[in-house]
Amino acid sequence: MNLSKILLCVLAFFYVAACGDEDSTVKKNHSTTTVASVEHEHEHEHEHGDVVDVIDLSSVADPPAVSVAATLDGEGGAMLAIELENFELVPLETKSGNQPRQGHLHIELDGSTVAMISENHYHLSNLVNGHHKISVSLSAIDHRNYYLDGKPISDSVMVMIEGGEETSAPDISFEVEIVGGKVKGGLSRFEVSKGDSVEVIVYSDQIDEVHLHVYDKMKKVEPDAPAVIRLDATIPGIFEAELHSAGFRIFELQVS
Ligand SMILES: [Cu+2]
Repeated sequence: MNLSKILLCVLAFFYVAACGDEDSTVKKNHSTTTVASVEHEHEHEHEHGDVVDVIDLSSVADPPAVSVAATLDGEGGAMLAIELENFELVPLETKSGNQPRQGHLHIELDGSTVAMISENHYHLSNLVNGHHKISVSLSAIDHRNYYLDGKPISDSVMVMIEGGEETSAPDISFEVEIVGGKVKGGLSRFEVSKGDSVEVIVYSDQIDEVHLHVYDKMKKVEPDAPAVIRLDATIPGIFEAELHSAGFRIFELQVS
């Protein structure tokens, strides 16, 4: 097992628990949500990259399955009801070895892990206006994701929040597209001024994770869900962003 991955997972969890998500996706907000629509999104079939640090259960008879439904709470949040098949939730503190049908759940909001739980319901609160993708995936006791036929065992819903808090528009926005293992149009260096609020949207035809160094932003990217990285350009310098599994540079950010 990969210790750094586990550490990252645990750190991310405590960071979220202690500080809240620094991204503007989640904001302390109790204004009333007036309009609500929830639609179910089926996982698209897609090719997967060389994903490491997962446990593939393709050879296990009666592998586990998960499905999630979201009900908006009318206050900018969503209640998740999670149904499991062939999967037993065990407490997060469990230290014993992995069993193919045991573990816990990772909750992701727009590609970032926001919670790890061992219950079949969860309340996500204080979402800002707009579309959000909420995913629930099965995790082994050691926090590696369970896979089946090369894809995560997970389910997603798209929710549309309206009447909640507005997202503040970034000062400057960039887009990067990765196709067939290459950055479309070549590597770009995005120049911003110190103090700017910056948004970089990364599209990829492979599942991977975008990592922006120093600012230490990590976002999952999928063919049907771009990674949206938001940051305040407080640190001057030139910073590299890479695709984590593929291991190549996808853009540079210059803050001056
Ligand atoms: Cu975990």
